[in-house]
Formats: sequence, structure tokens, C-alpha cells
Amino acid sequence: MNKLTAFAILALVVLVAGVGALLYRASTGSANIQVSISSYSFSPSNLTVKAGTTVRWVNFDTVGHTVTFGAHDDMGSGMDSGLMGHMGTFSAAFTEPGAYAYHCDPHPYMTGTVVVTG
Ligand SMILES: [Cu+2]
Repeated sequence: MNKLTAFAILALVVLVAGVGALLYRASTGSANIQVSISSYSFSPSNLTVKAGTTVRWVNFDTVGHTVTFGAHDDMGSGMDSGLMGHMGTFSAAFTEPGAYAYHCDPHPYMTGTVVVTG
């Protein structure tokens, strides 16, 4: 095989890999955004994402936390992660534009907002 053929094959492999990666991304939706929970706070606590984005929370604390949407005194009004232990995760897809406030149920002073833009 001459050098030109080898280069053509290499270029084709790179192209196929690139297209494959794009298709994979398209099939799994928009980019995922991560919110860290550590030292009793959400980081970033205020997040703006485009509609269709999946946000993933990861609890780096050894203490259990929740990601609970809606008011603290109005349980059941929205999504709730349930208690997440160390390295526990919770993912939520945001499809409708709006501002979504959440807090940690055991520690209501832990608050955050996800703003979804169209
Ligand atoms: Cu908490």
C-alpha cells in the first residue's frame, strides 16, 4: 500500500469516527450540565440552560442531600431526587422554558435555581 492510500484510509477512519460521535451526541440530546453539591451548597447555585438540557447533580458531601423542586412546605409539588448519599446523583431533563427553584429538603437553606431558556 502506498502512502497516499494509507493516508486516504486514515482520513476516512477519522471522518467516520467524527460523524459517529456527532450522531451519538444527537441521539443523547443536548450537552449535559453538572451541578456539584459540596459543603452544604449547590455549585453553581444559579444555572441557565437551554430547553432540552439534562442537568445532573452529584453529591460530593458525605452528608445526604436532596434536590427538591418547589417550596419546602409544599412537598410533592415537583421533582424530588430523594435522599442522595455520598456520590449519589440525580438527573433531570428540562424541556419547558421557565425558572425552577429547588432546595435540599433536610437543609432548606441550601437553594438553587435552574433557568431554562427557549
Ligand atoms: Cu442538604
